Amino acid sequence: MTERITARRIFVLTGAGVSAESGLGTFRDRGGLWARFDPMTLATPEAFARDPETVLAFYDARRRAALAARPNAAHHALARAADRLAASGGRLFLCTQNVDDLHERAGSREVVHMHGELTRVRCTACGAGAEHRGDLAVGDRCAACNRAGCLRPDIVWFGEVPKHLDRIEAMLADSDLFVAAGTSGTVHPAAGFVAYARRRGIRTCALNLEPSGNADLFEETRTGPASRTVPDFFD
Ligand code: BV8
Repeated sequence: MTERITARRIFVLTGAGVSAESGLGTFRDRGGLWARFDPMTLATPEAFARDPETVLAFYDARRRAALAARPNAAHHALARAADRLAASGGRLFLCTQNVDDLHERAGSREVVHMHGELTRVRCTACGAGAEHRGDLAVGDRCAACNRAGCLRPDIVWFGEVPKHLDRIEAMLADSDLFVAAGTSGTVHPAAGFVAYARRRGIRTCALNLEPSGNADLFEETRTGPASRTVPDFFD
């Protein structure tokens, strides 16, 4: 049993399973997004260059679904845990693979989106980023440089470098507990965080509906829906 209450510097990695009970699709479950769509035709820069309308329509649909969804008990429990730890001199670093804003809407004050965010766009001409909560059309203009046709979702696609990796590594190295919640442990480099933690003697725990692809690397695994396992672990 991981003595969660003794951990002072917790690193939490969340994946699509944490948003599943809010009605947002996962990727690799039966009926998941990648079971219905080929990610290589939708979530790569090559796919966007080849067929921007289809890729933008895919992300418009996911953005609308994410904005219509509501945080669940897992999101709220993580926000409470971070506030409780901060009040007692500890910290909870929340790194998510998810591109929805449910952690923020549950009250998490700092969320590191290593795969980007549905509610942000980036200009491929001037590099400016901006919040964008509506649909995105091919001809939309960049508010910073006023060029048309240069905006893309601020999402990290396959083959692209995830965001904030230096900060993520530094925070993981300085943690005394690594918790992965709702992730299949399939996508790198996030899937490798548990091995990094084990090499440094950092305690590890997985909270997942079913054993993840890298479950054998975790000292402890608790199975069940995140809306139950996450509050049970952190409250
Ligand atoms: C990179 C944005 C170089 C798009 C995404 C090493 C080995 C093998 C492959 C690679 C490797 N290194 C790189 C690669 C290639 C690739 C990769 O990992 N491919 C895999 C598929 C084999 N990685 C990359 O291309 C990455 N880039 O490596 O650049 C580099 C790296 C570092 C430094 C310099 C250079 C970029 C990866 C990011 C791609 N973008 N998303 C979008 O969202 O549309 S990935 C996509 O998968 C999503 O972001 C998602 O978040 C992410 C991970 O998936 P999960 O969140 O885990 O979701 P999944 O459905 O898989 O699992 C859900 C889990 O929840 C399941 O286990 C299920 O049981 C559970 N669950 C379900 N319901 C519940 C639940 N749990 C609890 N409660 C429930 N109710």
